[in-house]
Amino acid sequence: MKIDVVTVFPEYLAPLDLSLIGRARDKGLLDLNVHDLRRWTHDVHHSVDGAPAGGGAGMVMKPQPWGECLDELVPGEERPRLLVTSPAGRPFTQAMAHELAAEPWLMFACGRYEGIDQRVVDYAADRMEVTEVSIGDYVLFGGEVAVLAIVEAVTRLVPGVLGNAASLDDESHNAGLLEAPAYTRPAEWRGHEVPPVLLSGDHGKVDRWRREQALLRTARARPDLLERLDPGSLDERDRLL
Ligand code: 6GU
Repeated sequence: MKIDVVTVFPEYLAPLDLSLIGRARDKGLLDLNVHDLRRWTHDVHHSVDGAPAGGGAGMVMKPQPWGECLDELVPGEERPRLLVTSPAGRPFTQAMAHELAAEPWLMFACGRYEGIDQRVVDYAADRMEVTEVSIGDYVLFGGEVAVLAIVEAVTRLVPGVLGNAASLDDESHNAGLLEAPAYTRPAEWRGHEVPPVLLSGDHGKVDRWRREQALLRTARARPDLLERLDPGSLDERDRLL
């Protein structure tokens, strides 16, 4: 998978060199490049923003550097899926992560200030699939942290990136629910015990216990998820809870 990230703060994306994402890049599974938007400015101040049309607080990213950036990074017939970060975007979810993991080429445009001139989005949308995306209902200074989150969620779904594919299997098994709590040794720690069922060796019982915990946790922390659950994914024993 090819990923391009365009930002005015390339250093903010340094964590993409680390850990599992860094290893996926080393393994050649991921061709990830971070670009400084100021490369496509021509004035001495490398300015990327201007006052909002119509007035108001803050600054808006001007279209010229973005236009030239797209011209250079997307020169041919092949088109990326363009993701423009914005608190006004579509909510990023695990379902969208799966959708994006199937794309051969993703390009992220990190919005800063009060956002990017909307004509950049409209212009790009005539040439490629464009999605404005948000990672939640709160406001960040810019899209860089959102891109870190999205790239991590997407790339771990790319075949070969995650060492143990079984952990992905476990997740889809629990689709739409929060995970059951996890424990490791020792069996007792500071007066707190590992639930005995997890030490019983009975895999059927363990699965059933985890399923119940997942349902209880979801009911307590995220009742909205339970309401959106496909009723077909609940069995008779789930319904008795
Ligand atoms: Cl994608 N960008 C900004 N600036 N703030 C956000 C966001 C994105 N998602 C949630 N808040």
